[in-house]
Amino acid sequence: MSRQAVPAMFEAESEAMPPEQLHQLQQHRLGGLIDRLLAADGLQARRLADAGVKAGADVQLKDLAALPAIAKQDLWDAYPFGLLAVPREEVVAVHGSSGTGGRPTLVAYSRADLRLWARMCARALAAAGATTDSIVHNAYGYGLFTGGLGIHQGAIELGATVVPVSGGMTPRQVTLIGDLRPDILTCTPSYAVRLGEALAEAGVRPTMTAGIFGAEPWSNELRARLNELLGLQALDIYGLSEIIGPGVASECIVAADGLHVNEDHFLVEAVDPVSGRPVPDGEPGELVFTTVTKEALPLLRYRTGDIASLSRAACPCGRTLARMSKVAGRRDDMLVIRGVNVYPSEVERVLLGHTALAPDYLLVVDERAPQSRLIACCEMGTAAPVPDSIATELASGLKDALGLSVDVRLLPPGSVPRTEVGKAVRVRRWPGGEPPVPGLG
Ligand code: DLL
Repeated sequence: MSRQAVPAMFEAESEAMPPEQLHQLQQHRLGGLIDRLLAADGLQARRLADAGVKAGADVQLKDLAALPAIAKQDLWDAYPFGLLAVPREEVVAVHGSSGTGGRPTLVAYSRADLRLWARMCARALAAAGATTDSIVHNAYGYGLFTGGLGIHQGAIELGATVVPVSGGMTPRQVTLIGDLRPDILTCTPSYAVRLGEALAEAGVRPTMTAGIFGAEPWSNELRARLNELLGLQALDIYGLSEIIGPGVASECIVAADGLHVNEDHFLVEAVDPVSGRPVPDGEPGELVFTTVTKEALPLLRYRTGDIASLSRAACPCGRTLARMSKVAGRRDDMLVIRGVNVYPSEVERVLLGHTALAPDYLLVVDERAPQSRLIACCEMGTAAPVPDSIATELASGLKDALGLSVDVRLLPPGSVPRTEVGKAVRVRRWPGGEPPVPGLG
């Protein structure tokens, strides 16, 4: 199939809006949100009243950072429907995430919210080069998780053909890819690795030109691996149930360098995770989103816990929307090993930079002694023999890059557990007893 160099945007009038016009639109919509929250008279209205805000007209966009924030704990406290800004009967769907510790976060959508979500996902698909001709192999899980149904509705909104295969049952996915020849693959990056391995084992040549991978942190080194393994351009998509699901921000195939935030609907800030004060563009901070157009569960300044930086540099694709960097990780996923703070994705960068290794790995926090240590379980690739010296090389690479001593173990192909359904588990704790990976000893 022939492709334009710069694929058409789904909503060019919004995605490439002149910055001044975007600013005015955001100001107008923020005022409207404040009025709706005040009218709903719930937790967020009380916090606004405490901050002295009586009407949307009182609030300037430039003062956003001074407005009260909301956090996951507030959603849990209000579970299941305590934060609704519309009557319960206007809710047409709920979604959520299982979250860490099995505590569900439940979110609600009105009919208009579902339409908005479909449009945001259609933007992401179009940014990856999808058109009405496209076949989208959607291997995000369907159900309460927003990945499957979000992308599904986006593909339909765009007018592409969606294959709602969901996660798991990999042999069936391989057959469908061989038979239907999709040009777009959507799934988690860890499942994309699994699929790539399975396609290679089955001798099925992948047909995809772009992959839209998200829902978990992944590095540019994994991007390079996926590009090669699947013969496509791997792109990042970010989102969270609380804000809408996938489609909050996504990369374009033109630059594949940072995710365009749909800031005509989701205002974005990056703040210091401890002080809550804004950090300058280019510096990592905690992402904070404000949903200015959502109806059922509008959130003012939602603290995501996700760490990334923002950039307002021009993009060759023509979108004027701000870009966020890849997410380093969640604030609470940061490992502290002997006083060194490290995100699993930073370790991934070093490990997967070594092309002799397979793109599968697991980090084990060995907590059997009072001073915990990090064991990186890597798999040898199948292409060429892997010299034992690689373990020493990687350990010194990790020491240089992160200042952390890591015990690197090279394991035979297939030793690290694969993720078939749901988000990848990249870190396992080992408090004692059997090791999380056989043979660690
Ligand atoms: O993971 C929504 C989604 C589905 C995004 C499919 C992209 C693709 P939740 O289950 O609520 O929603 O989890 C949200 O996942 O706060 C981040 O910590 C993490 N996350 C999502 N996308 C990315 C990404 C979906 N591209 C949480 N990179 C968020 C890193 C991501 N982390």
